[in-house]
Amino acid sequence: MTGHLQTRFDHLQTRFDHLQTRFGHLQTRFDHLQTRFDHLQTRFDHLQTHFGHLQPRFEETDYPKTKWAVWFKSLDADRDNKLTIEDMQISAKKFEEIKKMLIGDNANENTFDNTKWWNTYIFRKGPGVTLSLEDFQAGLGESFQKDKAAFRQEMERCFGDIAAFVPDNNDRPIQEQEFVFGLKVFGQEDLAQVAKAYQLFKATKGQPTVQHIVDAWAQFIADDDVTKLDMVKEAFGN
Ligand SMILES: [Ca+2]
Repeated sequence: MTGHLQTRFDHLQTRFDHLQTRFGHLQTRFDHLQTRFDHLQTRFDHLQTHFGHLQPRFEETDYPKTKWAVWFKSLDADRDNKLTIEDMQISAKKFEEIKKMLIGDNANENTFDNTKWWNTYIFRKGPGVTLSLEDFQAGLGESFQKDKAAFRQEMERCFGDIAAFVPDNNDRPIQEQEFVFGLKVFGQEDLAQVAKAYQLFKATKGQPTVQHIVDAWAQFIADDDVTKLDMVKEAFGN
């Protein structure tokens, strides 16, 4: 009986040794796989970093920048791709002509200071300092990113100041001819585009008012929501 148990014990001992050997072998393979896995993880991290560098970064200002380029074009009266004192002077002359056509002798002489307006809202590198498109976009982008709400308010003042020469209140509905003159003041003279804008305003707001035009321009310059209908961009941005 004892001999039989001894034999079984020896047998189990042999199996145990065998399993231990296999276990050791599996452990080695496992360590090997672990090493390979760590290696792949390192490569993956490396590729991810590399890919991240290659991928074009979406900038918060990408959408407004395209709109600021449209504004730049409308301000660049002599079409030399720079905003200079000459553009400011051309716009002052144009403004006086339009004011006469629009309101005749009722114009209040002190309602709009063209030079002050350009120095406040346009020449962001300093009064009268020439701007390239990139300078112009960078200056607006800086204010925009610093405080979006403050930038929106600034643009409401910017376009509100231009509209201040209109003698009646800003909520008075205006006719198409006035609208055409009004948009000229904002630098838009392409009659087909202005007609398109008028139709858009009418379809969206009913008979447009000066306040609608001011609000639409403030939205155009200060709003980065691509999903929102932007009438100025629809009419002039393409
Ligand atoms: Ca120019």
